[in-house]
Amino acid sequence: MSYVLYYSPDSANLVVRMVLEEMGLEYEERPVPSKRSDRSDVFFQLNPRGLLPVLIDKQDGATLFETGAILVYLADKHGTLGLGGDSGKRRGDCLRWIFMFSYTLHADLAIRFYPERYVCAQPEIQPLLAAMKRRVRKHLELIDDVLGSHGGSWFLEDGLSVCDFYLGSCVRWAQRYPVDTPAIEPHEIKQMAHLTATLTALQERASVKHAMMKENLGGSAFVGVHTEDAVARIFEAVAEGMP
Ligand SMILES: N[C@@H](CCC(=O)N[C@@H](CS)C(=O)NCC(=O)O)C(=O)O
Repeated sequence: MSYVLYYSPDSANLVVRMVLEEMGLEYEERPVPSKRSDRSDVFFQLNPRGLLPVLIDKQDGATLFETGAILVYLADKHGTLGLGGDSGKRRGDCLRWIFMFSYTLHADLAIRFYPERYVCAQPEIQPLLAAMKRRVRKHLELIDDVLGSHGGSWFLEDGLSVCDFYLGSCVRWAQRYPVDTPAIEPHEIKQMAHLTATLTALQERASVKHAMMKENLGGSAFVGVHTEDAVARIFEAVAEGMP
């Protein structure tokens, strides 16, 4: 197998796994503790920030981190899902949205997941969480409008791409984390008709279902997600000494 995927269930590795599955690529998997402070020095040598996902391409000797970079690498190398042999327009569309998802949507979600890393004092946390919640909602409304404007089935006008998997995963995490105050509620997602239609179709793909199964995740991936098991997973992690 030429790839090695480091993972913790329902972390950012989920989107990479979906794409590996969609491309039909074989990969080994290596579990990593869910919390960065529990991760080994060996893992920090792979990604000096100690974050998931990490993907190793054994064939070409590349060690990759940053979700967006991994998706671009895979799509470029395998000539599918938005890059590689695609036309200038599709390639440009794919790149601009992957960067938007990575540096804006996913980045704002990360602030909600780890607000203490972004403030100097505790009282700053609540206003920051509220601001990020508003921003996430606005990003998703914009994305819903983009989908509505071209009327296609997938996020890029001319077919399925890595963007769909990244978008779907961000929408999933926005509804599930942080467990007590998620960025957006499932009923709010259902109000975004175009986004809901795309993600409902996406979650029926075998690649998404396999990826969910391999990370031991129940329920739907993106629309109608279970939020209760997110709470249960945290309790399990606490019980295992990984709060
Ligand atoms: N910008 C990074 C963000 C990666 C990230 O935040 N990873 C999370 C998992 S979703 C992580 O490893 N968190 C563990 C921690 O911070 O304790 C990327 O897109 O890869």
